[in-house]
Amino acid sequence: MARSALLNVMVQAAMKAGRSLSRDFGEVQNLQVSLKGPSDYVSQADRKAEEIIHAELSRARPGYAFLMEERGAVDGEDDQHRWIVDPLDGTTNFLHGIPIFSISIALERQGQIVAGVIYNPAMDELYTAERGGGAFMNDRRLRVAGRTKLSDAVIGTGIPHLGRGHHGNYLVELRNVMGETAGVRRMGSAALDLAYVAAGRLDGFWEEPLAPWDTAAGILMVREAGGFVTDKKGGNDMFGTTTVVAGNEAIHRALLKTLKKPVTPR
Ligand code: 2AM
Ligand code: CA
Repeated sequence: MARSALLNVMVQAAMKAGRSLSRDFGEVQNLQVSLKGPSDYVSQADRKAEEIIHAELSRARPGYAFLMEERGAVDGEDDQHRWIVDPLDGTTNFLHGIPIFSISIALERQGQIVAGVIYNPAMDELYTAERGGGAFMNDRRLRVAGRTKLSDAVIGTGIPHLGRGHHGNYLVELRNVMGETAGVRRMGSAALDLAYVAAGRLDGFWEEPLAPWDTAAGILMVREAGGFVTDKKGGNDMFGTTTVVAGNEAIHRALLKTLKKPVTPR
């Protein structure tokens, strides 16, 4: 499949960072990481991957701004373009030797996401999307799942980390979703969860709080696969609200409704 020059640049950066993460992941799996410092080791792997992506993207597109998980916001001379990058999404999985983690790269042009790449190096699954050009996994065109009943749907989610998000509210949401769906999955990489919605593996997904680098590429991926993504109120402010709800048209609508319900006694 012929990819655009832009997607090629993004894919090259993601694959190069992916090779670096894979080497470091191998060490984690072989338990060669000292028990004293596994999280230091992982943040080093994370920083190395970010460095590679920053270098590759700046070389190919000098002057574009960045928003990256580790460095934060980096201004560029070009105020029309911004890369939004998570070099390692699913850090906890990575640290535990679970092969569900990803690199997420999105490009924003005048505030609109125009291209996204999500890569899971452990499974060698590469997801790409360009605005108006569809979404792909490796070279296969993606389409969101066709299920329309919540009772048939498998829904992905993320559990707020200790001290982040409101656990009480989340448990109410989870309880309601559990009661109305075929199953709930908690995979640990929000970027991959959104890619899975695009691929029709998950029928829907919700999570908060999420940062722009967790979701930017995934939002485009789902939309280009024919799906819907909004914030929890049904609006388009996923970055501002840090909330994300995704699915095909029917599941997205049903999930939004379920997430608003109070706890129902059993
Ligand atoms: P990370 O692995 O890059 O930290 C897991 O449910 C998802 O939430 C992952 O995508 C994870 O990204 C993200 N996440 C973890 N802590 C977070 C936080 N404090 N704010 C926003 N997102 C977070
Ligand atoms: Ca992340």
